[in-house]
Amino acid sequence: MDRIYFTTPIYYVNAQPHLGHTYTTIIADTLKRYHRMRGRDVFFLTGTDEHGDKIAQAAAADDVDPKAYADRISGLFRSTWDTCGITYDYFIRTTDDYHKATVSRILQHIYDAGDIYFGEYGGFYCYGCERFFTEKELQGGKCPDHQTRAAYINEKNYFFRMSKYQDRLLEILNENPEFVTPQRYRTEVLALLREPLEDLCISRPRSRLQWGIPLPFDQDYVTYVWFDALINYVSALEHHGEDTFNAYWPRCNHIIAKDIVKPHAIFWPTMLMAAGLPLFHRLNVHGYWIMDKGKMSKSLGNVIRPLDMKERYGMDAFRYYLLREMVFGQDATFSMEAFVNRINADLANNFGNLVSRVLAMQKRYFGGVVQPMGNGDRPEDRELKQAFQEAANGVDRYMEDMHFHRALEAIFAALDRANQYIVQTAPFTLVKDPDQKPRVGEILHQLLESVRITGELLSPFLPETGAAVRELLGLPATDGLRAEWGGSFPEGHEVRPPRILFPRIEETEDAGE
Ligand code: ME8
Repeated sequence: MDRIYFTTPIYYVNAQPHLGHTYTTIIADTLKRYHRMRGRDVFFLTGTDEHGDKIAQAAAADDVDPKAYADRISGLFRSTWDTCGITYDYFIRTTDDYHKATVSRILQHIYDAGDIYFGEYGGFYCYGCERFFTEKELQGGKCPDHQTRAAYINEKNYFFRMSKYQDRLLEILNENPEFVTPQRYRTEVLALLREPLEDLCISRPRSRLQWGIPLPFDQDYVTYVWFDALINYVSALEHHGEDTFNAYWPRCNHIIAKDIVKPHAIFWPTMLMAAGLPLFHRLNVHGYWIMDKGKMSKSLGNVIRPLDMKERYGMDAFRYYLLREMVFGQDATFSMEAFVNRINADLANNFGNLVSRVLAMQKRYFGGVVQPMGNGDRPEDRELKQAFQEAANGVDRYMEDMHFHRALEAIFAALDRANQYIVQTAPFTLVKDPDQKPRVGEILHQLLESVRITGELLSPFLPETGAAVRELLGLPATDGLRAEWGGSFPEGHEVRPPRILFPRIEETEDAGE
């Protein structure tokens, strides 16, 4: 069976789940549901990153010990994903014992192989990113992401011979143009590799930082957060047994935003090479959500919380906006006004209205009982069928490249066609002529089929809607996709009366305030 492994970043526990985390996690969830519907065996990993300076500082500010603090925020991430219906297979915490054991084992392996050495280094460090920056990367001495001044740190530490693997990494990027995707991020990585790579400082003296995994070969030091964090992708699978690791690891698709490209595209593959492990399959990088009032960050206080959005508008509306609005790889602006317009136009007016109208006519004209479909050879019938076949093909094509917005566009193009079909065939007029009643039955059957396929195609993106459509159509829940046209309703099958799937949103207030 085809296997595939999706990972999100493991999120730092110094912040509560916000829009950015939710976006990446929703993408992974959509991919899991989509591939599972296509009969593939998917493993989806998420979790929390719990060691390091900033967690220790956040815990101190809260006056609790770091583990208690991490337990609380990690629990919050997990319960948020549970409430949002995210179908992760495993939730990893870097404070889990098996993870710490894997990190130690890999460190020891690399140390024994001679790729970790002791030395002294001074450089500019951003605590927000938990990494050193070259002077070129800084903007006026500040971290370009956090806009905070990088601190100069000089101390004795352990270093990973990352430079040794630079040429091999470059070869891999050249041999495999999709190793980092979309292209713009591959180009960014290639630009970083044009300069000689420095070796990576992988430790912190315990005298300065207690909250980390001790180095197996020197207990006076703890390992550096990225060395600890990146290994989660391997330790989580290993924790499920060697077979699980061997089955999924070669099919590993990492999903991250552009903020952590360097650790994932440079530190991580070179670490894997040094550890003697195969490389991941692909690094998929998305852009940043920007609030319409500026960059989204908790320090700016304009944070969109997933649970608030779910509570107010429903999870599917939130998912739809995020997946439809952002072009994978590019930045997107989050605006409540655009959110309201998008939901009202696409979900309430276009899709919701179609479902209501079709079910209402089915009820009024035939007591809800589905009529024969006819042979479907009229041009308008053929066009309708073709529109949904194109939508199904479009979804498959666009999902290959994570073009979620295009996949949704393809589905909505077919819905536009269905709405035109109602206008064109005018069943509400035809029904007045008793001789035309069988034709009205055929038209409605084809519209019900349109609604069914839409529900199925939408269900990885909007799982609650997919389930609601099946329920309205009186069809049992299913895991697989049936995109073929016709043969879905047995003779005498009865569909339910309409109900509103997506209420129109009348307000335009800013949910971020
Ligand atoms: O970097 N737009 O954790 P983190 C889109 N622990 N996505 C965003 C976003 C935004 N404005 N803000 C955050 C870490 N994200 C490390 C990762 S992995 C081995 C260790 C999402 O809590 C996006 O996925 O800062 C980004 O890469 C991630 O949150 C950073 O999460």
